[in-house]
Amino acid sequence: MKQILKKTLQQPISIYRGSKSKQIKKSNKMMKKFKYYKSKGILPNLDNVIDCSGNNKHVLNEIFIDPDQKIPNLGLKNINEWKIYSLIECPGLIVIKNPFTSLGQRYYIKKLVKDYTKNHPNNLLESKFKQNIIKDFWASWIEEVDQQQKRLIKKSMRWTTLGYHYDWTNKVYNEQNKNEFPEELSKLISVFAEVLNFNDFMSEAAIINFYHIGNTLSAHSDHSEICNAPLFSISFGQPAVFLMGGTSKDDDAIPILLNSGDVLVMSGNSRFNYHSVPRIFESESKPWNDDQNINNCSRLNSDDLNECLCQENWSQFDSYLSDSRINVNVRQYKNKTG
Ligand SMILES: O=C(O)CCC(=O)C(=O)O
Repeated sequence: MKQILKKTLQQPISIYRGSKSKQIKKSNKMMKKFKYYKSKGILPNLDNVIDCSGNNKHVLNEIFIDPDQKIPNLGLKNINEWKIYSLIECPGLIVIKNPFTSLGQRYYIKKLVKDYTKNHPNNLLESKFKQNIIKDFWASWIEEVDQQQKRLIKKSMRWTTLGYHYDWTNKVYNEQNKNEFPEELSKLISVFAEVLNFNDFMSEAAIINFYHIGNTLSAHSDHSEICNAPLFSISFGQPAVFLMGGTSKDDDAIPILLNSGDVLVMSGNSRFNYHSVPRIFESESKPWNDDQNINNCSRLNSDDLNECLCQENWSQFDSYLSDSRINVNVRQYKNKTG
């Protein structure tokens, strides 16, 4: 784990989504851990970070699923290769270890950073960038020749929303501000939901977070949804330390390593718990560049797949991912009616 840690000089930039208290209370264990893992002076010791692999069996429960069940060909590995764990100390928190094929990772990375940033609400709306950047972040970033400006465009894009668009000021969703939820993302989430027996889950709202080395996400809980359906969170690109806390910021937090392709599910008692992302690392591992075979991809769009397979084209995504992490966080907003 130590090898993946490279010292970075960038100033951490944090997105904060809660009401900010000016002083850290002595009892705020979550904040103390956040500051520890975020620290850029002394590099944090990662020995206690749970990487949901064989090394951490004492804190994990393996969840066994039917290895013969059929899942659609959406860029996912055969189900008998999946590893699923729940955390003993945090009931309801589940991690599916990278269930994606390499090409599957590429496919969803392209969707998230290129396709879903087009014409969707994002934080560039309020930034100083030109109108065309707001409408098409990816094209603007690719086409920019001035390297300083290019870096600025990339770093400035921190989130976009899908389906019901979150109103950050009033912390609500509303019926007047929504787009159709992307069908292929919804189908993908339904596979995870059904494998875990959350058969009624409906993808209605998503936040895509774009992190660059030095960025963090402060402790918050997601409680604007008016139902208690689970939350599905998929990470791609550079790895992160994710802190899973309790129902109060005074509760201690569990540090978890999320690698590219990992799916974290907050369900049951963990659904409304505090959580945060104190650190993104640079790793040499690039699972999205492993063997690019088209197995298990027949239900994905072939033009999009070809775009991911064209090395010249893909090199731009590689360049984007060199110091970035993408996380898509999918929620159900309300209970089914009628
Ligand atoms: O980036 C992550 O892993 C978590 C994102 C998150 O908590 C959120 O969008 O509310």
